[in-house]
Amino acid sequence: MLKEAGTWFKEGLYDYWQQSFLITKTVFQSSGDLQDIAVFETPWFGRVLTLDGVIQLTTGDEFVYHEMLAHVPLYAHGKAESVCIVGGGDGGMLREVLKHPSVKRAVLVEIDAQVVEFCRTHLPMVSNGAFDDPRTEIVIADGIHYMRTTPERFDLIVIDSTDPSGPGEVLFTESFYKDCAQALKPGGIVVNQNGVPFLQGQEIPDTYSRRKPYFTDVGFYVAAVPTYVGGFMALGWASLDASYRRLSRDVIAARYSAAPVATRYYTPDLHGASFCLPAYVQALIPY
Ligand code: SPD
Repeated sequence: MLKEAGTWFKEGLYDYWQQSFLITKTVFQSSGDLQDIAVFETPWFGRVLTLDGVIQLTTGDEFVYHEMLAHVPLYAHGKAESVCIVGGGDGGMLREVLKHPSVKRAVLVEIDAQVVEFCRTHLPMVSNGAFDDPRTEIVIADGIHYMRTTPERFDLIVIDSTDPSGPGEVLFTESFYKDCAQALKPGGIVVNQNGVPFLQGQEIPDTYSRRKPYFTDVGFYVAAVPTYVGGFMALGWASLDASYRRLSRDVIAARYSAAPVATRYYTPDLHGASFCLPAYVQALIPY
C-alpha cells in the first residue's frame, strides 16, 4: 500500500494491536521478489525501514538493538576475530561489530540483495561506511544454505533476522541452529533476536528447546527497544563455553577499558544486568 506524506503507517505485526507513525516523507518503497520494502521519514523516530509492513528499524532507536546484539557477545568472548552476520542487510549490526579492533573479518550473509542496495542508498547513516570496511565480505545467499555448506568457522554468529514469518522463518529452526553450532570455532557464540516475550512468548521455549541439544550454554538477555513495542525484547544466547554468561562485572569492565567502543545503550554495568530476566520471561524457559 502506498505510504504518502501526511498519512499514518500502521504496523501489521499483530492482529489485535498496532503502533502508528506519522509519515512526513516517503523515501522509497518497492514490492520486491522476496518481500515489500519501504523507507519513510517520521517526526520523532527519523527514517523508518519496514519489511512486509513490519518495523525493522528506526534511525532514532536502532542503536539499542544493534549495540546489544553485537557488544554483549563480543565483550563476553573477549578475542573474537571472525564474525558472521546472517540477515542484517541494513548494515547496522556490521557497524557495531566492526567497532571492535579484535574483529579481523565480518561476513554478512543477506538473502535479499535489494535490502542491501536500498539501505546503502536510503539509510547510509545506519551502516555508516561499514559495507566498505576492508574487513567486510557481503555474501548474497540464503543463510540456511550458507551455514550448512560454509567451510569457514566463526567466533560469533549474529542472526539479525525479521520475525519468524516470511523469508526469516527458517532462521528459527532446529536444523539451522545445529548448522550454526557446527560453523563455530571452539568457544563460539550465537545470538539472535527472540521477539518481545510479552507478546511473542512462544519464541523463548521454541528457541531454547531447539538449541539445547547443540550448545553448552543456552539462555536469553533483554534490551528495551522503543519501537519493538510491548516491553523488553528477548535476545537469544547460545555458546560452546558456559563461562561467558557468568563473567564478572570487573572482567567485562577491564575488556571494555582495554578496547572501548562508543555506545549509547551498552555499558559494562548493563552487560551483566541484561541477563537478569523479569520473572514472566524466566517462566517461559521450559527447563
Ligand atoms: N519485530 C521486528 C523485529 C525485527 C528485528 N530485526 C531488525 C533488523 C535490524 N537490523
